[in-house]
Amino acid sequence: MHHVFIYGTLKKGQPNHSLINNTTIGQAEFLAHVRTIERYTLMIATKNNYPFLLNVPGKGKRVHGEIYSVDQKMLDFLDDFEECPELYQRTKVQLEVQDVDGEGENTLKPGRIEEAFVYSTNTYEPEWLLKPTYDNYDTNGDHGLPYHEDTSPE
Ligand code: PCA
Repeated sequence: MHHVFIYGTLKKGQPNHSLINNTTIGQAEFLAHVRTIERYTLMIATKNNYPFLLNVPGKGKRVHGEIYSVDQKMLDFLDDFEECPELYQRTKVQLEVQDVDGEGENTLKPGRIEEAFVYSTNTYEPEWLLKPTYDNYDTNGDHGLPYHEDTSPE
């Protein structure tokens, strides 16, 4: 099994979360709410308003999200879904466990440091660095940039 940090549209309550719970794709188990140890630039870009985590040294915020344990099938699916490595790259991130929500039986305890995969990107446009940054992504936040998939042909 693999640990994956989810900070964007795959989180609970966000538009792609049902994919994580789709057992015809693969297995995924929620482990805990977490936040990154380091600061990252979490911003919204592209015409589809995708959230991106950028590693810009010395900038950004400690980003909140969820850690899941996923099987190889789900990881392969997520690589495909996130257009990895063209759009996002799967890298590793250090996380601090916040709370486990009483769900699942797992060994993660608040305060523990965990490492997980994350879909971040290092192939961004310079002007992305001028955009607002967030510590907790919500498609319906007051930024007014809801996530949407392409609806019209290119
Ligand atoms: N999906 C992944 C990366 C960004 C996105 O929208 C996630 O939720 O973590």
